[in-house]
Amino acid sequence: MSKEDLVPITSTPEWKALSKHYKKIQDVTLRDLFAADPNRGEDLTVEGGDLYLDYSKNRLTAETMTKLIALARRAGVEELRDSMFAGEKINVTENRAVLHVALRAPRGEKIFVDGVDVVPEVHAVLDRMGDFSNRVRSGEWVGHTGKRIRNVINIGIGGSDLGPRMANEALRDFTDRSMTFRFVSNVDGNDFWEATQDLDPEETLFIIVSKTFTTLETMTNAQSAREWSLAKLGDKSSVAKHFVAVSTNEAAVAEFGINPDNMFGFWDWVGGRYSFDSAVGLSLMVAIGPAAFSSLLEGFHAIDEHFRTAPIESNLPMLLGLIGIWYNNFFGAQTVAVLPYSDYLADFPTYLQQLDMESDGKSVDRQGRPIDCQTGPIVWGQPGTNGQHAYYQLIHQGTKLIPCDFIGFSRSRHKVGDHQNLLLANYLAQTQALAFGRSAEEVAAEGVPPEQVPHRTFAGNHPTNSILVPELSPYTLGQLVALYEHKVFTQGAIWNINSFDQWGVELGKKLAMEIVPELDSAAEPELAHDSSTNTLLRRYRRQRDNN
Ligand code: G6Q
Repeated sequence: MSKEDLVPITSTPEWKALSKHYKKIQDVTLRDLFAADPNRGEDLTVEGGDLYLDYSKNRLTAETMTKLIALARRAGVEELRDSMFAGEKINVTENRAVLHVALRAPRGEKIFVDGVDVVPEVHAVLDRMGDFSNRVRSGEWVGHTGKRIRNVINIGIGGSDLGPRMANEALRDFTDRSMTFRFVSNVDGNDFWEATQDLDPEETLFIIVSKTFTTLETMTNAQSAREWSLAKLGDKSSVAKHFVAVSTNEAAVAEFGINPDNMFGFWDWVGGRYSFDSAVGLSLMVAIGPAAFSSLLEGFHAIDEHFRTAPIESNLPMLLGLIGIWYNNFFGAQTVAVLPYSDYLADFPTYLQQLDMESDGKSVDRQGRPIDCQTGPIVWGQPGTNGQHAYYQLIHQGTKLIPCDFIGFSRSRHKVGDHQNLLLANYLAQTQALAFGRSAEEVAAEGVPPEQVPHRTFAGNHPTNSILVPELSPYTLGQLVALYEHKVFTQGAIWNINSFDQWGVELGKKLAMEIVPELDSAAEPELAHDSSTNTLLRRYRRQRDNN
């Protein structure tokens, strides 16, 4: 580590220049900025792959961008990016490489970890997944009693659930509609019950996805799945036809009773939340087929290449990350809303929530020192236009600053009446209204009674990014996910945090296990928790047993 690295980013001249610049910008309005520069809406745009970002409706100028770019250079974002692509162990707390980009490297490309080219291993697993998916989809792979597999249930949680779940919904129109795909994650037994209650075990395949194969929720659901399946199929040998595993832990998979021949591996250099383009996406590959899955990987790769090679000035993920830094660290915004104008992307904000908040929700830097500025934002959202009839009110007229990413698609999957134009009219109108508002004079000029004018006035000046994509497909979904992966990377690099560990999750995995025996024990247990936990625990035991 050079001495340079040890300087907190907030002490650098680049950061201080931005703090000073913020004082100049904080009261400038988007109305002023657009009035001063008629080309703003054309100039403040950037393209990467099929993604077009218009960032003109942000409270910034060309000077702001120059200063943010200088900050990125000072923080060594490009160097860290290059280290990631070179397979260096940039996940310092777990001493691991971070190579989700290798999962979508084309055959023949070379990426080394500890001197071993990992690309052939990646493609070997993809080939096995392709073969398996084709057999299930074609009906060649049958269940224990010879019936065709009609239902696939993915059992996993967190990184082993959110990606395939989101993508299955996003690409529903590309899935084999003769099959049913479901996702069970919660240890709440109702999740498993609802997913299986109308299905026939003879036609149901479970894909148990767990990097560690020790996660409480997944192991509990997998056990229940085994019992549910065997209750009908009887014979233990049926497990081979109805259960496959995706994991890095072959011993635990074998102990569960799944033949390692039916296991698809991945590697410790793939973080859970960066994994759905690995074997973790097996259920998705069964749903959309190997060719569409390849197209998804090509989309990821297109943005990887853009991120790897474009200068910061035209690097879409880096610019999106820097704009986020501007609001997070200088305007003091706590949150970011991601608003996809596509119903297929209903789960996209939830997916991003994990990607961003688990990656950059940290308060010490890579050297373990407390960070003296704000780090990862609170990410949330829902598809437009639904949100417009609910929480957008607060974004328009509330007191909080909520920068938003609006994601729109120029072509709809299905032509239904005039819906697409109405959808996109809303996508466009909302960013316009947020940016420019409606002044008291404009409201009054419409003949609104004076006492109502303040209520109907919109201050505007609410910042938005508009991301416009030709259409939603496996290829563009891969691009969108890679965009946000690298955005999160950029921000983590600027804050000098390790975006690739998740000790908060690890803690949760341990804590509940200490309480389980106290809930299971027949006799009233001796409790040594705090008084709140002790009282709640006793009340729970009483209520549970009282029916
Ligand atoms: C993701 C996290 C976490 C993880 C789950 C499931 O980056 O590490 O969400 O994916 O806890 O872990 P397993 O795959 O090991 O069951």
